[in-house]
Amino acid sequence: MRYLTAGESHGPKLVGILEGVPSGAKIDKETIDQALQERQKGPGRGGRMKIEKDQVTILSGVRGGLTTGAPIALEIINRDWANWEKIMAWGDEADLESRKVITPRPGHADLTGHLKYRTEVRNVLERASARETAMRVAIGNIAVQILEALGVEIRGQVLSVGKVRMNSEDTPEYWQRVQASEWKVGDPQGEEALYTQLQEARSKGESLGGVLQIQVQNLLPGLGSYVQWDRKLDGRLAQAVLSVQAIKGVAFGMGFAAGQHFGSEVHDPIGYDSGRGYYRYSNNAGGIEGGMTNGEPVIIEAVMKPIPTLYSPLSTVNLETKEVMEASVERSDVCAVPAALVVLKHVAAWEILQAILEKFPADTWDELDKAWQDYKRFVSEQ
Ligand code: EPS
Repeated sequence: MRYLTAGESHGPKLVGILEGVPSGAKIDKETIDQALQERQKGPGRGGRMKIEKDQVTILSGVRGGLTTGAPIALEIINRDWANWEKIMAWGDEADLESRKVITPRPGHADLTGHLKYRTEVRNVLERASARETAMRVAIGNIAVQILEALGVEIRGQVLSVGKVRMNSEDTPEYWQRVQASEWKVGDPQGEEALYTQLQEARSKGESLGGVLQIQVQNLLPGLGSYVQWDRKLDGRLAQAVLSVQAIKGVAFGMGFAAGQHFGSEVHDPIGYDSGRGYYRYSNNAGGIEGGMTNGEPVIIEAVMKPIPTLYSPLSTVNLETKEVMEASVERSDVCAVPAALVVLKHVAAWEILQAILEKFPADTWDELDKAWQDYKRFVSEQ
């Protein structure tokens, strides 16, 4: 499978084309729209999210609720386009002056994009913007729906925002609270502290990042491969996660803490139960060994930096006069960590489904489902 996205943050729409999805898979537009709406939420979001009401239009590749095997084309309208029509117009009528950016923001793609493409900063930030992640959620949700039909579940939680860290517990009650929470956390005390911290950041013209965790459950062993560097599943997941705007680091399972322990404290002892087959007593590996799933949940952690647009801006250089001055202030979010969690879940789903289709190449849903169920039986009977 592969996909491409196109579209500017304030252009008319975002578009996506994906191909390689087997035919006969059930796709529900409402489910995609729910994920898009989930991505728009979060207490730290700014004015733009009051304008947008993201919904997907499926243009091809799905008929009567089932994929046809043909490329799937999707679009999402930018409602804010109505306010930018003249500025973002593709032709001679475009107003290139009124929203020109000449003071690039530190931390954004502004300056380097301007140098690399020899283009106005507005053209850089329009495409570098995290608005593009709306389309990646729509595309990834097609993978989520197919994975769910195979019994694979993906969930996620926010572990910390700024200096506030959650007391995370692995209980059904905790996960229920995560689902209901605007911050995607299950720790009520921590959540209260997040609101206080957000208010402080907002009043100081600051922004906030955080640490997020994704869990992929009910996987079978052997997705990905150790035989070649570019087939390792952890490598592919890491690329997908790091490609999301503002993500600066990724780790699996115990992550960086593994470097501080003896081997016996890190590696997961192997157990066996007839009926269940092989399993692990712990999951410090985060479900991946040798670039392959080992059958335990895949646990991915990622860190998101604070958003680069600051209402109390850092210093920069005016591109025309070379004077040192304050960076430009674009309308922005103070914190988009809960939104990023939705995005990470969807980009991870795409990589997992890709790995499943490499192990079980299939043109149709029935072939895929049969191969998956046969292998599941084989593994449990060992
Ligand atoms: C973004 C800036 C803001 C965010 C945007 C990402 O948009 P605007 O410049 O229109 O206020 O709201 O995120 C989205 C539009 C979105 O859909 O997530 C940026 O510079 O990256």
